[in-house]
Amino acid sequence: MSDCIFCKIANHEIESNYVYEDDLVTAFRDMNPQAPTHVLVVPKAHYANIVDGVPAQTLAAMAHAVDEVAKKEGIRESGFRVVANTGDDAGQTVHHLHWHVIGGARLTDGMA
Ligand code: DGP
Repeated sequence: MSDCIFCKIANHEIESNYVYEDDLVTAFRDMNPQAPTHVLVVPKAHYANIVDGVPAQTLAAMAHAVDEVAKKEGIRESGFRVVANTGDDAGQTVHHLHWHVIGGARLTDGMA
């Protein structure tokens, strides 16, 4: 989508602080981090959210990206949270599917 900020970041039309990338997925640091690690995993193709007909291959690539981010950030063993805010009641503000990967500290309720 031409006016979608995460489409632009995921496809390098706007550069960001990238942590991981493959053919289907990009991961970059959230501009408003809630913890020492706060990375957003997004598909390069545009889907509004997790119930927008996302192909299984893309979901698998996102799960793989989460693992890669956790390894790179050194939080794979200590634990982390993955959050997919979906729709208005969840407070989704960017309507391009993204998973928050949050960790690096003891997490409290309500993050992301
Ligand atoms: P939410 O839609 O509420 O699940 O969260 C969207 C997140 O995206 C929020 O934590 C802030 C982050 N964000 C929004 N715009 C940008 C941006 O342009 N760059 C980066 N790095 N993060 C962004």
